[in-house]
Amino acid sequence: MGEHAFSDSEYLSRQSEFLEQLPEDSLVLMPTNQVAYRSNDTNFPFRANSYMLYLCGWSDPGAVLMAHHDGTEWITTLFVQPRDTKAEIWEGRRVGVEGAVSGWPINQARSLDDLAEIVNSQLNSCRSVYCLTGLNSELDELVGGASQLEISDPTPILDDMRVLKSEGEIRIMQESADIASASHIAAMRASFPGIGEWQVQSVIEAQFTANKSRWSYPSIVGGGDNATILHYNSNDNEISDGELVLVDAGCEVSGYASDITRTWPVNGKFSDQQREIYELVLKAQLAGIEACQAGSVWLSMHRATSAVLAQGLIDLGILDCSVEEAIGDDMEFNGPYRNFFMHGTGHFLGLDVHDVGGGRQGDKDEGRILQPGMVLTVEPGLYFGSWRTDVEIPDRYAGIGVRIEDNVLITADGPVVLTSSCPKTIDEIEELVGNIG
Ligand SMILES: [Mn+2]
Repeated sequence: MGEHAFSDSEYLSRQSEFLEQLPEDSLVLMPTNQVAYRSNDTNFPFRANSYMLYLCGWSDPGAVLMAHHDGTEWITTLFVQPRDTKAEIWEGRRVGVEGAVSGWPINQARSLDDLAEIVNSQLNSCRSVYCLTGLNSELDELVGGASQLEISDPTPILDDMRVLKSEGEIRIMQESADIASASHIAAMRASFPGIGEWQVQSVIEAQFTANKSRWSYPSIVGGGDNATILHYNSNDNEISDGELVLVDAGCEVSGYASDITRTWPVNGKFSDQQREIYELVLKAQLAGIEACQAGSVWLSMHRATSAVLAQGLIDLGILDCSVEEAIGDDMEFNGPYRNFFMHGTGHFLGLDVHDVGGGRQGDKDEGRILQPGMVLTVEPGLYFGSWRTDVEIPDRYAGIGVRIEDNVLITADGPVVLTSSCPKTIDEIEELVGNIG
């Protein structure tokens, strides 16, 4: 059971902003996640659904938040696991129905044992249902049985709200960014030729745990060619003298993610080839951050990083064409530079590491207009996997993968880098790596 990340009034104002956009004859049903099994009777560590955390901060498994309008106002009801000493001896203490109603920003609480009876009676007196489906099979069956009702997805409304962070959310995200930043610094200091990827991972995640946090996604620690595999996370190879290591790791605080990538030479000295690629990615990343201006379209930052990377690939002799040809279509980015930069420039960040609110809705969309309060990542990269067979990899750069990722808050006065305490210039990195202080 978690502490409350926000004041009751912040949760209540989120609830009313959401509910006031719905017809009064509708029923809202927002379940959280269930416990997931890892092996036999061992569970994965539980993590609540982000919409549940957003609306009321309830962090225990299985709960359902319901809202209905009584003719005068919206009433929220939280269904929770009831107190049960025998179960609590094994699974941990429960807040229970009385604890939920007295301690959480909701109007009433009920036992999950009464879910079917109460939801069924509400379904009989409403005309439409806003339900988050796919998380709670009992709820899905109840709602599916009410075939006369129109079922709607509540997430577009909530996503529009979640994409704009409050001052309280930004404070928590800064804390999450600070912990992740300190973790990367610790991993740089601990690095040496021959270190295992798993050992770098353990330094990072020890910092998370020491700060009462945990990873927001499995840490990626790729040495040498492994840095060219975007979602590599087996982290089970040694990193040789002369190789770069790419670390993409972030933590969460009260559910809010940070997401940092840094790339450094394990021996503390960039080779000429590594330096050429690193400086190019860094130049692109700085251009991407500069493009994070309120009023710009989402795609601006990708256009900015793409222009720098394409020009750089030409200057280094890796591509032999114009910048326009290298990038390809201005919306689809299908030119040959994509062979070496094959992902997007960033994503929204929040309760989900790839947060809701989506950058672009398809190839023809320039994406949302950036607004103060949005938080996103800027993370261009270049990847020259020597193992690849789909494209010719220049010998000089074979085995190099570089990505640099920061977390950026949009403000009226320009971008604010929440992860600015994590070093990224070549001089700073060479000073830190292997420097156990
Ligand atoms: Mn990211």
